[in-house]
This record gives sequence, structure tokens and C-alpha cells, in this order.
Amino acid sequence: MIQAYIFDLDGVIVDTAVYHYRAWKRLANELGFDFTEAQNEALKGISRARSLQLILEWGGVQRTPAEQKELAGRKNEWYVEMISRMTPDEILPGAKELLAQAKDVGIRTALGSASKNAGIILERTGLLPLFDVIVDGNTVSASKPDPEVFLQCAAKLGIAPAHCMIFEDAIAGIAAARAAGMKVIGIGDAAVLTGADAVLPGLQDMTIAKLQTLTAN
Ligand code: B16
Ligand code: MG
Repeated sequence: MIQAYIFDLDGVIVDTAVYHYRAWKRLANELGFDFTEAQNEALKGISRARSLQLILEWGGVQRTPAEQKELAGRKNEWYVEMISRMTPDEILPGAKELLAQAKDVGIRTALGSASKNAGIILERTGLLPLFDVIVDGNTVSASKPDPEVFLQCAAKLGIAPAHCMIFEDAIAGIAAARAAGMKVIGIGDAAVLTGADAVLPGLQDMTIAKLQTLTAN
């Protein structure tokens, strides 16, 4: 019996990938190379520091750890400037409704995100009160596909991993959910998110009863 829903943020609740893309592209261009949307896709669910390492590799550029810290900080300033203007209209279809249904029937809710900016996004979109627990990039030391983020959510909620269901759009996040021993609903393309118990294009029109059926086995 599922007792908790744990949501990834970017790609499940909101689409902040577009803001990450603009900020990373600006940084790459300043460094003298381009950054494509396909490359941005590959960074979903990946931490800021690791994302920068990959971008520098793709651009064929080397920087010291101190320089990398400065570059990641610069990208984050541009990113925060954009997400600070987000509105509730940017919540992805069905996300708020599913969170509200969970509250109504007593299913506990958590956010399990790699982002260090999750707090700002939840405040700007007005979703903060719908989460019982928030675990994000500020409290987690090992990035997805390590299960730490989801195991911290379960521990803080006081619910066994086997009774938790994860909603995730990234391959790394689905692997993390599996490693945590939890059920996982992939959000996106079934051909890509092969490790999930079920894959949905989004949360629109999703109900608790439908989710139970999808993950019954
Ligand atoms: P920040 P999620 C992830 O969010 C994003 O998908 C990924 O692109 C980003 O690099 C990461 O958060 C860190 O974000 O720079 O704000 O700390 O999908 O785990 O909610
Ligand atoms: Mg995501």
C-alpha cells in the first residue's frame, strides 16, 4: 500500500529546464563555444557542479576547481534571476491537483530534487504548503542515481521505502528510485525511461486510483 508520493521538481512539477538551458548557453557562449538543447537534455537531474564539468568537457575547455566554482556561481546568478520571476502559471498540468488529492486522502508528500534552488521555485509557484517534507541539493551529498535523496525523504516522512512512490523525469532519478527500493512512475517518453514501473507523458488527469492500478504488480 502506497503511503507517500515523492516528486522530483524539474520536469515533473515545473519545467525549469528552459531556464537552465538559457543560463548554461550564455556561459558556454562566454567561454567561446555553443551549447545545444540536446546537451541540455542530458543534464536533467544532474547536479550543478557535475553539469558544468560535462559542459567544459563538451567545449574542450579546462578550468581549475576554483575557476569552476566561479563559473557555476555565475550561471546560478542568471538562473536565479529567471526563476525569481516564476508564477503559479508555470506549474505543469496536473501536478498541483495530484498533490491536493494526496493531501485529501492522507498520502504524505515530499519533494526529492537535486536542485539547490528548490525553495525559491516552490515559493514562487505557491506549492510549498502542499509538501510535508523537502529534500533538495542543499541537504544531499550524493547525486542521483544514488538513492540518498529519496531515502532521506522516506526517513523524514517516517515511511518505509517499499511504501513510497516516486515521480521522476530523468533516467538518473529512475535508477535512484529503484536503488531505494521504491515504486517509480516515469514522466516523459516510455522508450527512454525504461526502468520505471509505468511511464506517463505528464500528470494531467492523473488520479490516485489510476496510479494504484498502474503499479499494482
Ligand atoms: P541547481 P531536479 C535538477 O533538478 C535539474 O534537472 C538539473 O538540470 C540541475 O542541474 C539540478 O537540478 C541542480 O539544480 O543548479 O538549481 O542546484 O530534476 O532534480 O528537480
Ligand atoms: Mg527532473
